[in-house]
Amino acid sequence: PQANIAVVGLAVMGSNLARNLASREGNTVAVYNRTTAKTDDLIAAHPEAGFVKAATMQELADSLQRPRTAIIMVKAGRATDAVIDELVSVFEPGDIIVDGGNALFTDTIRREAAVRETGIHFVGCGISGGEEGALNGPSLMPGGTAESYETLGPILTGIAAVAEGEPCVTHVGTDGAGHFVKMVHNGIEYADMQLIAEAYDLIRRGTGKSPAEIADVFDEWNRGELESYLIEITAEVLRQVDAATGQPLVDVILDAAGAKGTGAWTVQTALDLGVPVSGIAEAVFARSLSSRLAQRAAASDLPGPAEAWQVDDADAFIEDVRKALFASKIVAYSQGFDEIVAAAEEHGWDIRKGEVARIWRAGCIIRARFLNDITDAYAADPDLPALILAPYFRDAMAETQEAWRRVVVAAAQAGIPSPAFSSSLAYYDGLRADRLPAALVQGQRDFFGAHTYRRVDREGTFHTQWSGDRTEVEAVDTH
Ligand code: NBP
Repeated sequence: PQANIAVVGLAVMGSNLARNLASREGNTVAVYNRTTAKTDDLIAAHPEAGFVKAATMQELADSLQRPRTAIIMVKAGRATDAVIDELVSVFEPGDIIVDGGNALFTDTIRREAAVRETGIHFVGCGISGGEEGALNGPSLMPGGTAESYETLGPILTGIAAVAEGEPCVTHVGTDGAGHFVKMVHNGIEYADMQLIAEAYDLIRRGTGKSPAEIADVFDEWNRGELESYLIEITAEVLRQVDAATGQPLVDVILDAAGAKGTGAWTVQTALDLGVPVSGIAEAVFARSLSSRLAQRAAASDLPGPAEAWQVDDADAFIEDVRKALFASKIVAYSQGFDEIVAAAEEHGWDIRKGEVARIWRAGCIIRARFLNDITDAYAADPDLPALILAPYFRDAMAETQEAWRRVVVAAAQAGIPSPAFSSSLAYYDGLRADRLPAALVQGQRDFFGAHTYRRVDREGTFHTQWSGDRTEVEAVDTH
């Protein structure tokens, strides 16, 4: 056998990953695709890669040194299950099957348990960075056993993106941990994109600046603490002029945002875990709202603010928006990491949060200077109760929160939707609140459902006899 690694599924992601693998010293890459013509096309187009062709799964297995290692890059869902079954039938105990697709982490947990029965390792590996990342260096989030990582780690390290000399890959945790972390990455990506979009909208409507002028603002921001891939590409999109109409492209793109579901997964999972990821949720819902075109058209004559809005000092307002964006972004990441912590507890994953931030610094969509600060925060204190409570982020909040409030007030008064800015601010104020009206909610729950409550001044669980004489009794806690 000549090959040390195989790629199964040669659409755009698989082809690029196979080429990336082949370009690294020491790798010989076997390639397989259900439709063999695609395998032939790839091999013909890239003779320099020295691919080993596998026309069947058996040929694939025969071409691989042990432990055999194959990375699956097929359409997530049933195709993945079909390919796993085929690989299991030709692989042997100790071999390694990696799923690099966008699998739901619960599917990965199920698949890992089933494949483990055969003695074969199954690794769900989150891969971020799209086509470009797959070819030139993605951020890689493998789960699975520590044993499988001994073989897989060096191979993945060779192809990963590099940030400040360090490859963006780590063994995230067992079974579905890698795909889970990839999912949260995508959720944070939704929030980051929505926050940037809100910032653009507020600046445009508040100052009257053109998209190209706002691109200059984003370029400026990209030289400071907001420096990130998403800010960078936002400026490029805003500067683009539509060839057909001569209008800014952003003005001719239909304002209905699509989604492929990973943001929704992040929120659904957070609901199950009881973790408030409100910034991420608002970003997902903002896309849903935008796409309800018929409803929006029917609602377009609902009343809004009576007076037109114009900010007095454009530069001061833009600086406020920058601060609001930074503060909201910190909230989104803090919430995302809370979800990771909760899932790690639930599933018994030993996830090192600083490592997660470290491997997101290059290769992936949310890569940003800011991730260095998150890495540093968790290095200084791995048990931070929340990311936002790290000294650096506390200071950032002190510097930004007043500007953030001004922006949210202005948006509300002007009738400009800023769901991610405002819900993040509400979260921030909820988190730091001395007392929350949750006390009243508990009272209401006790009234109609005898759900009981605890007291601030005594241990125990209590119930007020609402339908009787309204005296309080000590209750047996049924929860
Ligand atoms: P697609 O998601 O479009 O899948 C196409 C591949 O799946 C082809 O190789 C196809 O083989 C194969 N396939 C299908 Br469909 N059903 C199959 C079956 N029953 N048995 C065997 N093979 C089957 O490819 P992609 O866009 O390259 O994405 C691959 C994975 O990477 C997906 O899970 C995706 O979510 C994930 N991902 C994509 C991106 C991105 O930016 N596109 C980023 C990160 C992750 P055929 O040629 O014979 O039809």
